[in-house]
Amino acid sequence: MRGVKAWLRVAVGVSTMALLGACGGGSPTSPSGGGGSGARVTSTGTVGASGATITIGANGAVSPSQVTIAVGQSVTFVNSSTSVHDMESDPHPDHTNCPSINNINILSPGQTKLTFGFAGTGSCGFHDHNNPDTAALKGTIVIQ
Ligand SMILES: [Cu+2]
Repeated sequence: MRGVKAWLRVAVGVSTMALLGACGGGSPTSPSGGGGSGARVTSTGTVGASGATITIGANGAVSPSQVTIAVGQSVTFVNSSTSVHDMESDPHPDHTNCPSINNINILSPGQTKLTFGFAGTGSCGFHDHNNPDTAALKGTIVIQ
């Protein structure tokens, strides 16, 4: 009788460990580091040196629509149009891929703002949140 009880304890212990092991093994390598959970390119959290300038022209289009900068740098956005724009990271409406871009936010006519620095390499799309389907107000920041 004592022998059976001991065997049961061992069996229960083994199966519990197997369950825990299966659960723990399921979590993939998750991004560590605060603030940038889920971001493709995390933000340095501060404005860096400007590596490129993107201008919204009087024609209502960004120019150039693609720029390349180095890791740690920012991008300058200039609004030379007569409309207010709200420049944000893709994807719309979550703006989670590259939070550095969200530092631009509302850009009034005549205003100049910088993104936060980009902490890693990658490709970051942006758009005008008020005109999310306007291709002329979309672009890409490449960090290499
Ligand atoms: Cu948006």
